[in-house]
Parts: sequence; structure tokens; C-alpha cells
Amino acid sequence: MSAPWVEIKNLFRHEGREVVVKGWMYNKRSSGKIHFLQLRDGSGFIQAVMAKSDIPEETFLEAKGLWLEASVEVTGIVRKDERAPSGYELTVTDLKVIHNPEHEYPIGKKEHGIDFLLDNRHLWLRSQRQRAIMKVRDQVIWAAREYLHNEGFLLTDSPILTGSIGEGASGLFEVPYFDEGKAYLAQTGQLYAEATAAAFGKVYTFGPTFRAEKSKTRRHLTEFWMLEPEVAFYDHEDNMRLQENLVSAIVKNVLEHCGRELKDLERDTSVLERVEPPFYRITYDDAVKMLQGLGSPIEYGTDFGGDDETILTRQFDKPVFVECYPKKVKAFYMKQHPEREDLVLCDDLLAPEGYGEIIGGSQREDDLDLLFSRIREEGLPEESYDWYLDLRRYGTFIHSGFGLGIERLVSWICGLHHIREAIPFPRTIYRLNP
Ligand code: NSS
Repeated sequence: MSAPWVEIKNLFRHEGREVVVKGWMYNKRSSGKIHFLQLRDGSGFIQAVMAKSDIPEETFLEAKGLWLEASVEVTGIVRKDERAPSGYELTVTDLKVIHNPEHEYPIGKKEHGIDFLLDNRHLWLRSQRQRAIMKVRDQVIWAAREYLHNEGFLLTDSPILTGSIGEGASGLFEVPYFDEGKAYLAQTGQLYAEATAAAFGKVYTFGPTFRAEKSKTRRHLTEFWMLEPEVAFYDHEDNMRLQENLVSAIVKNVLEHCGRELKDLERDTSVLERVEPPFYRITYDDAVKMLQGLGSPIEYGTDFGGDDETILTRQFDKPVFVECYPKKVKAFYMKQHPEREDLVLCDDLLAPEGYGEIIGGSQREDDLDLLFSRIREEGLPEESYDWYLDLRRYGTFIHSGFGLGIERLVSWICGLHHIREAIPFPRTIYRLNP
């Protein structure tokens, strides 16, 4: 019977037995008599030890000629080894080369500049660090969806090609659209989630969203993934409770399932371990005073810049809600504060350690006349919002929701310096390839 093909992560179940590993050789060390082949198959990493005395001469020579990232099928016996990072090693009995590159692999051990790495993102993804980040991203999305599913939320996908506008007229990508003229790539699924909330109560949308902002910060992508829950009969307070419960559940789940990856990323997990409800809360008014006290030039009535978020969130050891911003810096659909006409019932959730905003949420304006006048004030195309206003014409209801930026959350959990590593193929104003 030939040896079975086993994924590296499952090798521990085959101790002492002969198996086949299929993957890529990401590194190699050799002494005259032994080759140490470092293998990767996507599920894990393992060292395969090939001794000259154990195998035919030509196989040993073939291994010697392997370039980095050669694809191989290695047969070997699984041995326990305390010194190995995975706890196991493979003693090679046979090697089949699937493809030996004709050129040296472009990404070497030396330090590469970020532009070079981004140009080679399709290859860079093969590194251990990128694998760890993608694993955390996968777990974040899984955990979020599991939490919402268990809480009775319905996933209601929203369109990416839209006729109406989400977050205001700036920063829209336009696409020619047959006889209809122009379509816009969705900036948010929210308006559609409001419609499905009226149909199904607790809903969420999850998908890519697009912003043609010329922001060149470490927090901005032009294409990012957003999870947007929307709940009928939730007010501003209920909304914030859902946010802190969801974020806490995600972080806990990642800590439980991605210990190895967070270690690979050298993430100090002590802050993550503290993440549980309730989060801190401050009002916009107090946040501005606090920032001014810390030396920020921010003026009352303006939105926070990236630096403000950095300064502010360094003051907290857990995520913090900033509530009730001035109406004029926020989107048209937010509900007016019952006691302060100049404010809206909204919140931004800021991650600590300088990371800043990961969620933007609000109670929605449910009064038809107020909402209509806000659409007018903002100079938005009234016709596109007609269907949206129907939600206030036919059984209007208190409701709230929020948008969680997946890459922002992944950046914080992984402790990344820049958001571009939090998505497989980042899109920024200067990058459309690969
Ligand atoms: O613009 S938001 O603050 N809010 C909305 O889009 C609402 N319509 C969401 C809702 O209530 N359903 O964006 C929400 C989040 C924000 O907190 C960030 O985490 C993320 O989306 N976001 C971004 N991530 C990466 N790059 C960019 N450019 C970006 N813009 C927002």
C-alpha cells in the first residue's frame, strides 16, 4: 500500500508512519550529507530531513538542485522532535519534484521595500507572516457570522451596483450602466439593510464596499469588506450593546483559535484578553476636550483626523465608544438627538493602542419629514432615495445598525502597522495590481 497524502497540520496523527506531503520548499539548508528541506503546504510548516545514506544518489542530487518555492511531493516517516516548532519532523524516504523553478524566487531573505512586496503580493502571500494574518482574517469573519447567526440574524446580501448613494456624494466610483446612465459601486449596504430589517427584523449585510477617497493613510483602502448589522426596534443604546458583544465575541474566538498565528505575528495579546463588555464611552464633546487637553489642534464641530484617533485611543486599555457627534460631520440618515438638535445619535467605536475607528454606527432617522429635509440639505439626488423614504412611509420604526470594517479589525487584532496587509489583494489609490 502506498503512503497516504497527509496535510502538514495532521502529521501528528501519523507518528512513526510513512506519509506523503505535497507542498512547496520555502527554504533549504544543506551539509554535505544531509539536506534540510523546509516545506509548506498551506496547512502548516515542517522540516523534511533527507540523509544521503537513506535514499538513491540521484534523488539526493535532485534535492540539491531545488530552487526556493519548488513544488514537491515528499514521502517520509513522521518523527516526534521536541526542537521543531511543530513538534514533528519528516525523515525523507522519497522525493518527487513537481516543478523546479527556472529562476531564483524574487522574494529572498533580505529586507525588501514595501513597494516591491506589494508588487509581488501574489508571491508575498506565501510567507508565514501573511499566512498568519489571513488565518486571523478568516477566523474573524467566521466568528462574526457565527455570532450573528446564533443571535438569530439573517444575512441579506445587498447590491454592489447601486443607483442611490450611501454615505454622501463624495468618493463614489462610477460605472457606465446601459440605458440607466451611471451606476455607483456601493459605499455601504446599509440602506438595503434598513429595508430588509423592516422585512426580517434582525439582519446583516456582508460584502466589499468601495470609497473613491484620496486618502493615503495607513487606515484607508478604496475597497474594503464591511459587516453591517441592522436591527428593527433597537435604539442607540441597544446598538452599542450589540457592537461591544459582537467585537468581544470575535476577539475571544480569535484568541481561542489563532494562538499560534498571533504568536507568529509577535502580537502582545494582553490587551486582547481584556476585551469584554462594557467598553468605555465618552461623548464627542468630552472627546474634543480630552484631545485639546492632550495638545491636539482639533476644533469643536470637526471630525477627528487619524492623529486624533491615535492620541485618543492611546488613553484607553479597551475599545472606546465616542457618541453623539455634531450632525454636520455625519451622514444624513442619522437620528437627531432628542435634546440637542445639533447632534445625532451615533457612535464610532475606536480600538485601543492607537488603532482608532473600527465601527461607525447610529440610530436611524425614522421621521419622514426630518429625513427628507436632511437629504435636501445635503444636496443628494432626491429621486434615488424615494424607495428608501418608503421605509418611513409604510410602518416607520425605531431602528439602528452599524458597519464593522473587517480590515480595520484584523489590523488591530494582528497588531499591523498598515491596513494593506489585512486583505489578500489590497486596493489603494495607487494600486490596482496584482
Ligand atoms: O463610513 S462608516 O463609518 N459607516 C458606514 O458606512 C455606515 N453606513 C455603516 C452602517 O451603519 N451600516 O464606515 C464603517 C466602517 C468604519 O468604521 C471603518 O471600520 C470601515 O467601515 N471603513 C474603512 N475601512 C477601510 N478603508 C476605508 N476607506 C474605510 N472607510 C470606512
